[in-house]
Amino acid sequence: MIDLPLVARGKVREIYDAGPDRLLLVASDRISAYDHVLPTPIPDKGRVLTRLSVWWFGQLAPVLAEFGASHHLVSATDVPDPVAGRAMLVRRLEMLPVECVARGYLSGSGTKEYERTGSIRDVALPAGLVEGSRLPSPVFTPSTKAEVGEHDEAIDFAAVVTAVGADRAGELRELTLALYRRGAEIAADAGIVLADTKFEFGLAAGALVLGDEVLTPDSSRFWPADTWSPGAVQPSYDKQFVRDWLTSSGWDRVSPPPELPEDVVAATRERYVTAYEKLTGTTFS
Ligand code: Q0Q
Repeated sequence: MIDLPLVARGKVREIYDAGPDRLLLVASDRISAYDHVLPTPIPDKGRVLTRLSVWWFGQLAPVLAEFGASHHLVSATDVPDPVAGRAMLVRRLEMLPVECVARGYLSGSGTKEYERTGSIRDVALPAGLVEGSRLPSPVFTPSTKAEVGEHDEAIDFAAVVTAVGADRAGELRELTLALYRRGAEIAADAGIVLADTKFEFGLAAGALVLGDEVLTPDSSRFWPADTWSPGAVQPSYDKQFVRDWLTSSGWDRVSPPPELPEDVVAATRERYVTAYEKLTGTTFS
């Protein structure tokens, strides 16, 4: 398919070696749910999410510039034909070993830790919050990539300092929160709650560079704003039809997941296209 050396394979993405200072980040049509990659692809998912990252890089460039930072995108068109539209040619970075998570809302692993300790690691939160609660202000809750197993592990800010130094740690927190705020503002105008997101940064010539995919439904929690109601797991903007069907199918969430019916595939594709069109104000076609 691609005549380049494979560098890394994620659940739904691959990275290829595209030369001394270049990598090719390829998004597949695969979809993951309940920590399993499903056997049925969602047509155009890779293209929609790539187009979304490319659009966000443009929207966030001014925020990055304020911090003397930049992003890694070189081209989304200068890519091999077999992956046209769902690949990004990017600058090769020295990736920092920190998953930079910003949360505007309490959800998922954050809720579990909050219920146990009243905080997320060293980030204290007010009492009385529930699943889906909006936080008084967005918080930086970094994690490290889990070596084995599925979930990243939340770490303290002190661990970020140990990993990258105090100045860089402070820069990562402030930049992560500034990027999240801008993204959440744009998403809110599109009727989408950006509950949380994960950024990955690297270094090039000593300066911070935003890498990876950006503010996609795979790197973030997108909720429909009109159904937001704290106190329960919020419906996912893009994955709810898949989750509901898998639950109704009787799948045990351990054995290999079943194929999705075509109506669920079509409805899920439509959610990705709609999210793109509402966020960017342009048609996907
Ligand atoms: C890099 N990843 C993520 C990943 C598996 C993506 C390495 N510009 C870069 C990037 C990026 N983006 C990376 N390394 C150097 N320079 C990103 C975690 C892993 C599939 C897709 N891994």
